[in-house]
Amino acid sequence: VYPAGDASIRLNQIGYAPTLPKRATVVNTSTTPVAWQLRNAAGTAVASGTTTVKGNDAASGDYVHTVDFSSFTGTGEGFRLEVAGRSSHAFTIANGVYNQLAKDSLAFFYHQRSGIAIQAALVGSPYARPAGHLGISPNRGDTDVPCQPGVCDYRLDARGGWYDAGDQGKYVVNGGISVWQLLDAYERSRNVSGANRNAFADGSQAIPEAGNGVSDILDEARWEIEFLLRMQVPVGKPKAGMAFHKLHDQNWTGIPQRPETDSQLRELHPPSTAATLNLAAVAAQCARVWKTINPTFATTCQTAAERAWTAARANPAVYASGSDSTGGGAYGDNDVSDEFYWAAAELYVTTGSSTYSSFLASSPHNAGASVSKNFGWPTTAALGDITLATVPNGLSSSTGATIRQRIVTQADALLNIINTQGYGVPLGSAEYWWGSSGEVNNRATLLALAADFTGQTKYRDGALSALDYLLGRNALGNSYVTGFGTVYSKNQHHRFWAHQNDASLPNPPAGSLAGGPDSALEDDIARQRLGGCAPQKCYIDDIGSYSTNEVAINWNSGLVWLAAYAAEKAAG
Ligand code: 9MR
Repeated sequence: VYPAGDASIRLNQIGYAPTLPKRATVVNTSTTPVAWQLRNAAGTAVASGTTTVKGNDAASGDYVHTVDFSSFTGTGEGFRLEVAGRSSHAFTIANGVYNQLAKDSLAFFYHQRSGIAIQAALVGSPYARPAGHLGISPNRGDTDVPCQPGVCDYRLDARGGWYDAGDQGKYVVNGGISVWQLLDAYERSRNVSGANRNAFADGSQAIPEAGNGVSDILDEARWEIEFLLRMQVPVGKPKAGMAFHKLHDQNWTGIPQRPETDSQLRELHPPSTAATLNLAAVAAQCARVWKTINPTFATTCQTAAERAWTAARANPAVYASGSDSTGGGAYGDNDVSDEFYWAAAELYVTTGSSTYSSFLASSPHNAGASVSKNFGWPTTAALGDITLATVPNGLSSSTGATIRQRIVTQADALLNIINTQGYGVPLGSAEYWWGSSGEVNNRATLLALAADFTGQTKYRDGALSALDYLLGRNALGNSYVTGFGTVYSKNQHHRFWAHQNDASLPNPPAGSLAGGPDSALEDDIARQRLGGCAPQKCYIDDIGSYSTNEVAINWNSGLVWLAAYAAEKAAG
């Protein structure tokens, strides 16, 4: 409804909450501060001040100033920030400013479901499609899937779950972290007081299970958990209790490719210790979350978790190859000490058994070590820490305090990074790698938790600064979330939301997060179009650029967590 503003003023394009920080970055070559005004929709100046000269920003190559208009606590729509005679995009200031983002980032998962029709009544007709991969021709999966030759001599019903990303593979390690982040957001929401305590209540989302009496975020997570459980090697088979690493097409399909018309053979790839431990961790988390909601399902999860743990201990070094990437992603990982730590933490919190606390104490990731600021699908020790630090358990209070403190220590390092960046992002200029948007989310989670543990608002503000970056306060002035802001990504790499290549198909739905800048230029479009880019500018909204512009469940799950956090804080 509002015309676009000047691209030199980069801010959170959806807007800010009245009582939270409001910061922007402006490209301006002046070496001295310049004046700014905040104008309401009627054009009246409601706040003013001068910029802070930040200077050369290595990540972007831009010469920038920052603007802090936090002191304005009014509300409304159609605000614009004016600097040096230029006026920004219009934005909102309101307590509910992030509510729709939390909702739509979670809706992404329903859209990604395999093995179920996506209903027009729930998502609108452009996004509706028949069920994919239920063994109905021309599909050849996923109800009766063979292994790759030599891997097993039986077939598995591995229907359901979510498609990973723009491809239609299903990978246990990436499903694991994604489910965990949704369930962690749920567990956290139970401890929140005030308006957002029931942010994910039953009936809050447009999903088939709405109205069943169970929180919708749990319903969504369960769709994937049921798939993960199906990936466990059956009793009586070799490597029983382990999990197959992944299931995907024999060869890469092109774009577009509707799920229900995929004719490739689908195959199970060998079990791995990493996948087995992801199953153990998430199934243990499932067992405690559903304990009173659905005791039968909780027991199923706990049994699977314990079987997986035992199988991983018996097969501790079965690694998925990093080069197994024909027809699907590799998700290879040769260090599973962190997956062991995470699984032991989840099992300990759920069962209280000393088997797991002893294991934790002797792990290289034990309370005496530091926690990595990079957590993600290959790096999961922080997930164990977060659970140990936030869910009541039997560890001594001093061990709990040590674990919380190391998250705070890492949050301090992230604040230092934010303060050196022209755009307030918790990424150093050498840290724009594949899935950088997901990295930003996950680092923001550590900051948010440090705020919870210490009560210090500087950490909360760091987490919100990360969200500002994703929503437009960045060197490209682009919101990486479809449908949010004035200028946003809409041609993400996806086989069904492939409007750029086929006008009969839709663009990605609102709430889809693009992977973001990747300075390694890992696809042909990026290499052809982005040569010489400053790290934060190594991004292109083109469907062919899978290394900068794909969507993925593990990136959107982090966005759900962060958006829910921001919505909670914005509610006041
Ligand atoms: O997110 C993954 C990233 O960390 C890796 O560097 C990259 C290359 O191996 O793969 C990413 O995951 C992709 C997966 O392999 C296949 N489905 C799409 C995923 C997102 O691009």
